[in-house]
Amino acid sequence: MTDTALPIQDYALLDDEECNARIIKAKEQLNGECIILGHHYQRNEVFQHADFSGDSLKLSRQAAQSQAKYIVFCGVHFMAEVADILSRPEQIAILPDMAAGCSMADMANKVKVQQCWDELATVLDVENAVTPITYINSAADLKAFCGSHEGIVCTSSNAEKILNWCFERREKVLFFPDQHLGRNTGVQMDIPLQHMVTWDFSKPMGGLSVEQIKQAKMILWKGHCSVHQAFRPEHIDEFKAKYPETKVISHPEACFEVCQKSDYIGSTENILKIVKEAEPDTRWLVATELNLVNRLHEACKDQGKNVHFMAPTLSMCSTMFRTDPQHLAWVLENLVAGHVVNQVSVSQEESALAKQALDNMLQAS
Ligand code: CIZ
Ligand code: SF4
Repeated sequence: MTDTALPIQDYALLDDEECNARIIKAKEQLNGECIILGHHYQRNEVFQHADFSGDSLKLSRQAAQSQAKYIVFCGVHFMAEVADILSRPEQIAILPDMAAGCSMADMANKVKVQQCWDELATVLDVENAVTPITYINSAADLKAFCGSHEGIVCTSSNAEKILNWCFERREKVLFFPDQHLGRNTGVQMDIPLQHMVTWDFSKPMGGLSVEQIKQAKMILWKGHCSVHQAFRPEHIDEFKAKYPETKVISHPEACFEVCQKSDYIGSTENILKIVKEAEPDTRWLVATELNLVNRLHEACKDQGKNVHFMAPTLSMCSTMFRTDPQHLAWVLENLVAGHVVNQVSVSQEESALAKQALDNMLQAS
């Protein structure tokens, strides 16, 4: 045990190979006290060290079931928060780089959502007419907001089931922060586009008329993912002009026009499953994060499958990319030295409310 935590500055200039060796050694020394979770969007240099890989929900469930004292989440901040909320009180969630946020999650915040709720209350009996539903890509205080209004969380794997749960209870939903997941799922459920309105949080009353709000079934927060908005319908047209046999699969965070032109729409887990289980010698155009697509291509190429990234310019999620081998080595060696650095901890009160919304989801899906 060292007296003080080892500083990150000592790691910044280490090369990846050295970090790699130090990560492996630290894991051995921690001897099962720590599990490393790797989200599908992590780069290979980090992903290779994960004990479990998956989407945010699968990983948090894994964390809660494990006996490990330390949960090192190689992903982004909201994921480590969910791990903290769903794990036992004595378990500690760690995010290797605290700057690993999610630009989509940042598009909604508690003050703006509360303002929206209050404005809706001027035209609707909001507590009886509207269920708030937050995509898991959101801060813990927004999950707590949902928990305190009999609302719920959803992921891209279960959005349809969760929306059905909502509509069994109340006539409308307020869906945040991702308009695209909301709209694409609503369309799959045959909800007409005119019954889905977009709440522009920079305008009074979301930029909507009283009539539009009264008629809406889904009120969609005007947020998006900067990575998934790079995919455009013309990318599909151009690719298919060259390779007409291509199957297209898109994440529901991609825009409506892209999802409409796709053969399949799926969460990260579903994209992996569909492409891996597809016939050999098939060609796939995939609209989701680059690291996942590259790994999927490597995993499937022996079956003669070709898996391509949809956008012409290669872009990865820059915040997922923040977790590098240097930060991973730093947090692990600190644990070996008896120091917890970068713990993500949600306050008890917020955690209890957020857990209600997460539990609603777990029961409903
Ligand atoms: O929930 C997740 O892990 C995310 C961000 C996407 C997905 O589709 O799995
Ligand atoms: Fe957030 Fe988009 Fe990155 Fe996912 S890909 S973590 S939604 S910014």
